Amino acid sequence: MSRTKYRSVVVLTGAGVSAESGIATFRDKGGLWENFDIEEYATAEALQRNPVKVLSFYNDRRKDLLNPSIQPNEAHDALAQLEREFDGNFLLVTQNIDNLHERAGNDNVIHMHGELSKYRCMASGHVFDVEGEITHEDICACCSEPGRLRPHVVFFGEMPFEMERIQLALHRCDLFISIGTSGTVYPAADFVRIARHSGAHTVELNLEPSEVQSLFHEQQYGPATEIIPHYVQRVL
Ligand code: BV8
Repeated sequence: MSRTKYRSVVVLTGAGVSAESGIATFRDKGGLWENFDIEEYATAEALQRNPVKVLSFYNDRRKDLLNPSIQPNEAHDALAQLEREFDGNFLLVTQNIDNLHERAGNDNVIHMHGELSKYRCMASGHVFDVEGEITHEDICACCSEPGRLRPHVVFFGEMPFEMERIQLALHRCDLFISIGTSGTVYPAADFVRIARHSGAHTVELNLEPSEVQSLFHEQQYGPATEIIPHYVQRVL
């Protein structure tokens, strides 16, 4: 039972919340985009130009995620506790395409950049769960044609998912917590401005200042597995 003064919290997470679980971030040293050029792997044009290369990039990341050494960490667990015990409205918006928030026990999760474990038919729009690999020859269950399946992931230049629902929650929240994101990618990096404009208390919890750190009322820096559990106890 939470005794907090807040009634409606929105949490935004990025790759930093999964870093201590062993999933590489994007822009830190050794980050994903250091070895893979966004234009070559994470755009619709790249998929069109070289489907084999793009599909295997996502197959490899899905295989990594299935590695038993990759488990939710204390930051994921603390966010699941926050959803369980906070007695106001709770929404977790993640930029991550891994499933660690669900595996930690969060239910009300929006994957605004899609999910590694899902594929979509480019003709019918049908979304399928997938465990293994998807190749360019695979046939979709809806049209029975090869070459129509793509990762259900938001590429650069594509509209993130559930933006209306996210914006509504941002306008209604009185606490906005941004965790483990560099504040580089829009429109996610703009959420703090919307929340602040709606009168919410805004908090950045990250390893180091993000590109939008000055927009937050409160900032705390350190590894997510240390600062998130503490902050959640403060809210509860
Ligand atoms: C859109 C899915 C328009 C794929 C991702 C030119 C053309 C087109 C668009 C643009 C353009 N110029 C700018 C844009 C907008 C573009 C954009 O913002 N680009 C940036 C690079 C400038 N955005 C888009 O294209 C978006 N769409 O604008 O559509 C539109 C409008 C109307 C109608 C149609 C279209 C779509 C963006 C989504 C792209 N897809 N991911 C995949 O994952 O493979 S983005 C990718 O970046 C991931 O989702 C990732 O989560 C996200 C953000 O990165 P972060 O999560 O912040 O990760 P990062 O590594 O950057 O930072 C990690 C942080 O963690 C660091 O701060 C670090 O300090 C911290 N950390 C590390 N360890 C820890 C830690 N913190 C705590 N504890 C630790 N242990």
